[in-house]
Amino acid sequence: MNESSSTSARMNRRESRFMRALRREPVDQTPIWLMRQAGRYLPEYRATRAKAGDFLTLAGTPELACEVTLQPIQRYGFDASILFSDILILPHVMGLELSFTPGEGPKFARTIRHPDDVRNLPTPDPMNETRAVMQAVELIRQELPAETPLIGFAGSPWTVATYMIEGGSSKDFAKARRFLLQQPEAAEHLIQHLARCTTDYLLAQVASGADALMLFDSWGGVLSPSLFHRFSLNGMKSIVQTIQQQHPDVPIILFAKGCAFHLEALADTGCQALGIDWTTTLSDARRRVGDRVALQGNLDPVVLTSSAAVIEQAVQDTLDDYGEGPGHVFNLGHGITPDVPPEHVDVLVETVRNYRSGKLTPST
Ligand code: 1CP
Repeated sequence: MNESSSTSARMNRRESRFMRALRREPVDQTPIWLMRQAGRYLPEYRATRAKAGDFLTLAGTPELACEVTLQPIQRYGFDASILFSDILILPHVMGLELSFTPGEGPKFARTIRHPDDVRNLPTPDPMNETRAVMQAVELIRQELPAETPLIGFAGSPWTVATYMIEGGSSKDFAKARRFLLQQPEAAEHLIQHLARCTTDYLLAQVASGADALMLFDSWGGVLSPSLFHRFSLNGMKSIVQTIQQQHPDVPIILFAKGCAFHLEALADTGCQALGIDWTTTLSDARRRVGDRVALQGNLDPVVLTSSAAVIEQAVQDTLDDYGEGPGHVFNLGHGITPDVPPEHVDVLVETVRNYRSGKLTPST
């Protein structure tokens, strides 16, 4: 594609349902995509992953990352695509050495436990250390339907820090929470450093072709309100504000799981949309954030392991609960799980597509 046709394709994508909904403009249908839409519930994903051998090779080979990113778009025609990568790639290239052991989840060879560990962290150049990610973004952009927006993403500084301190997944995040309490200055430096590196990383994804960005604060909900403000919210706010200054047209979605208590503060960061989990109703979230941000969510992923009738009803309830007016992107309240039968996602998508109400009629 030459430069002028790629510029006009980008302009057309700005008018897609997904991008319009994020700007809270009227749309003909509620746009839909699913967190973890490229993943183990899809047989074609499992085949590509087997071909790659392991997760890091899959994410680190642009052609394979592109292949799995496109699979859910080809199968379901979602309104947005999300880069296939992982929030743990950034700490991996900062020298912590990530590995995935089957059945055990992510593990880091090195962890952050002392102020010196924080001081010694490098600042990766995203076009260099994460070149494969940027090449994947470029390739996906070329291969995706021209009208389908591509979402780039990263973990929030706090959520990424939990893995760096714990050395992997955790049930109670005790080491990470203790680090905040016992070494608050080092913890603040870690968050600030991650915020800077994450900003560079996301800006590079935009330069490579991402149309929108999402920050995942999957573990913001384990913090007390004051620790959340100091160590999670502030890091996200600085990322959002720097990116917004440089790219006011690139919408940013914040997903902070288990953080219903903080919706107003999250909306005040300057982001365009909030991802909502299923423990809050969309109508309540809407009442609280007003017209400041769009909302994305919030079907409980476990609904997708139920019968077609249960799925249809739950989807309709979610759409009804959002109610009239623009600004809704349909999604799950968290990632799709590997046990979901792929045909259940057909039921979900069809129900969203067939849903009719006054809010779906564009005013123009
Ligand atoms: O093939 C496999 O078995 C690996 C499973 C898997 C997948 C499909 C992992 C390992 N990462 C991914 C891809 C991924 N991860 C994507 C792109 C796919 C898509 O959305 O279509 C995204 C956006 C992520 C983000 C991610 N990774 C988050 C934030 C979102 C969330 O789910 O809360 C987190 C916390 C991770 C860490 C991670 N990656 C993988 C695992 C097993 C984990 C640990 C999760 C945990 O600690 O419980």
